[in-house]
Amino acid sequence: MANPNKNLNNFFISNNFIGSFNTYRDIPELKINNECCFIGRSNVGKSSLINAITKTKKLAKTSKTPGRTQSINLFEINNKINLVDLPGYGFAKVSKVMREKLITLIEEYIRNRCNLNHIFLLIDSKVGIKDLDIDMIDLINDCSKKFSIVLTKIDKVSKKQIDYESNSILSLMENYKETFENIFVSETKKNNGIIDIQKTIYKISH
Ligand SMILES: Nc1nc2c(ncn2[C@@H]2O[C@H](COP(=O)(O)OP(=O)(O)OP(=O)(O)O)[C@@H](O)[C@H]2O)c(=O)[nH]1
Ligand SMILES: [Mg+2]
Repeated sequence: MANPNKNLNNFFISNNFIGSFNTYRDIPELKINNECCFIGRSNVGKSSLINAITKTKKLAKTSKTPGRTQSINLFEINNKINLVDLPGYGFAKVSKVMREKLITLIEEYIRNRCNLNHIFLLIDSKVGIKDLDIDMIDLINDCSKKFSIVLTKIDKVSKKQIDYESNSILSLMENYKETFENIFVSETKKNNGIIDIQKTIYKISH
């Protein structure tokens, strides 16, 4: 039997870097007006997840040091959908001015980007959900945008902790019934959970 995941990987492997932008206003008009973005605390694994989804090791720049991504980075997939890597929030070691600049960049993008169809909000399974994440979920909800949660780095915690975090997030999501869609788990070393996220993006793209 043919491997169905191979087709999914082939879909994502056909990708291109469109550009880096300091504000949503700088993004040029694109032929694809269908977009998904990845947001979350600094170092949660947004850029690594994009590379795992696209099966392209260095498409999005990753780093051990938090604060690597500082602009809006657009990647086009198969002429069907754009994936957007955003800077992280909540990194204490950058200046207050820089932190505020990055939060403004993320907020303005979410509020104003008409092309944006779905938001993946990443939570580090070892850190859990924090106030800044809830502020971000409130913003997404106020904008009536659809979102999913991804619990990242599940290789670092026990199955019991994954279940605990998932259940606690699911009970919080009772407050966001109109906009919350799904919860995923992921780890990018062995690609656990990546197929389910690929399937969701594929569906949004068609
Ligand atoms: N153990 C483990 N480490 C991971 C995983 N995903 C990412 N990392 C590591 O986490 C660190 C941060 O990853 P990035 O993908 O750069 O995180 P980011 O959210 O894009 O960070 P900023 O751009 O700074 O906001 C890197 O050292 C990655 O190798 C994972 O699934 N498991
Ligand atoms: Mg990044």
